[in-house]
Amino acid sequence: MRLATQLAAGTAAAYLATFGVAEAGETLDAIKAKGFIQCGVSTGLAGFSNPDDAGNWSGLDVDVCRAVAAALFGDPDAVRYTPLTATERFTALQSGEVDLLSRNTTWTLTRDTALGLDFTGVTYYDGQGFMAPSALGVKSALELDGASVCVQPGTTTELNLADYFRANNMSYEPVVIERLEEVRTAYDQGRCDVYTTDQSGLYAERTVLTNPDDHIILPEVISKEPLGPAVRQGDQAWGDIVRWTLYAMLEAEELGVSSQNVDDQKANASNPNVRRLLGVEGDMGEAVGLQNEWAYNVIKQVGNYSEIFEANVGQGTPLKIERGLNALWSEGGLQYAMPVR
Ligand SMILES: N[C@@H](CCC(=O)N[C@@H](CS)C(=O)NCC(=O)O)C(=O)O
Repeated sequence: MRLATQLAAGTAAAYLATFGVAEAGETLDAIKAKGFIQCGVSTGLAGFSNPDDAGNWSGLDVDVCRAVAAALFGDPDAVRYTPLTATERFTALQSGEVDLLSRNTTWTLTRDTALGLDFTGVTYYDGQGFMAPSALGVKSALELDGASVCVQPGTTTELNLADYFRANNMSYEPVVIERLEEVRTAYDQGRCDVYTTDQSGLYAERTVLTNPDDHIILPEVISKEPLGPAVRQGDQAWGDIVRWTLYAMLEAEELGVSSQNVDDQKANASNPNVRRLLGVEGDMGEAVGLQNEWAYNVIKQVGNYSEIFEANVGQGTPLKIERGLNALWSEGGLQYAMPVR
């Protein structure tokens, strides 16, 4: 057996020995019995999952947790949050400490297989970039030979960073810090030349630096980072609920159904796709193990994809992120809902 295969097999065996495989329906039954979803989020990333001073969480990843709770319980507040660093997140999901990991996590082959997880969709198509103080005078990542680079461990970021510098015959000095606040402070105080993470993370982190306007994001995007929620492998019934909740939010955007007009659409729409989505016709909810008003509740209580994108990371927020790859497929992006039928 080749070494890489042995390592992967070893990881999978260790995982199985420690945690076992989720039994069909086990997680869903447990969630229903306790009446809330335990959602794993970040320790605090603006726009994605961030607590306010009173401990109320908000963000795009938080809205995914809330939407699933709306689909399952008709109550977006039936969620409890567990803040997790990058290194803590997979064990927390594997061990059952959380039911759902909704935390800017990249869908990769090894996470989907050897780590025993299942990704349920892509809530945000991202890519890794670099932020630098304008004063450094750097215009391209290819000028970073010899730079010190702040990075968090246990991330794809750390791996892509090594690949990128090696592929371009450049050297760097990694400044590896686990806690987000500490890595931000290190960069803010000039203890590293540049900061690398997903571009969404750079936009988020820039908003909380001492002088956000003094920092630029370099043009290179060095990786693909499809971010999305994950469940334990084997939890198909639960995974289906998360997956179809995401599609329902996208389908609603595609059909022009929003939290603002959903009641009117439910009462008056003649479009069969809208009627099926909102449970006026057919039994889509039952098929996915939910009530027929599941998608109506998601849209009414949380919103369609465009609404949650704009409210958390869009032009009206400090992050000011454009839809880009996250526009609908019909508008030049990659977001596409599988048909609800
Ligand atoms: N998408 C990458 C990076 C995810 C990641 O953890 N990024 C950092 C920097 S933006 C983060 O979110 N930290 C938040 C925290 O540790 O609470 C991955 O899945 O490995």
